Amino acid sequence: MKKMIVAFSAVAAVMTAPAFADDGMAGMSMSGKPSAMKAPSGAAMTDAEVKNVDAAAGMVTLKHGALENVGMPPMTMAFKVKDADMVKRVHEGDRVKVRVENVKGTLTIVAMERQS
Ligand SMILES: [Cu+2]
Repeated sequence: MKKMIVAFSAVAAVMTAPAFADDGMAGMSMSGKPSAMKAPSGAAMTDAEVKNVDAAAGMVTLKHGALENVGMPPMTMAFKVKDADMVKRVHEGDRVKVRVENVKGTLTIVAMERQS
């Protein structure tokens, strides 16, 4: 009886291995550090220019292009940043790509990458 259980376990392991591999790949692309600045895959980034950085308030003023996911036309406005660290990585005049999302009713920069 014990041999049977071992045999079944081995078969189960072989059969589920490919599924685990797929899940592992998907999990990797979605995870990463909470403070990662990369947007989730598929999230469109919008070109913007940094007009002002208020590190104390965690706000960045951007002259941004159209933000289709939140239905906003191009304009200059201040945004809250998701992570306080994000304000330290950009400076007035920087060209960036941003992902803005409505986080609990507040338009928030959830990803910001400097353009070189
Ligand atoms: Cu705007």
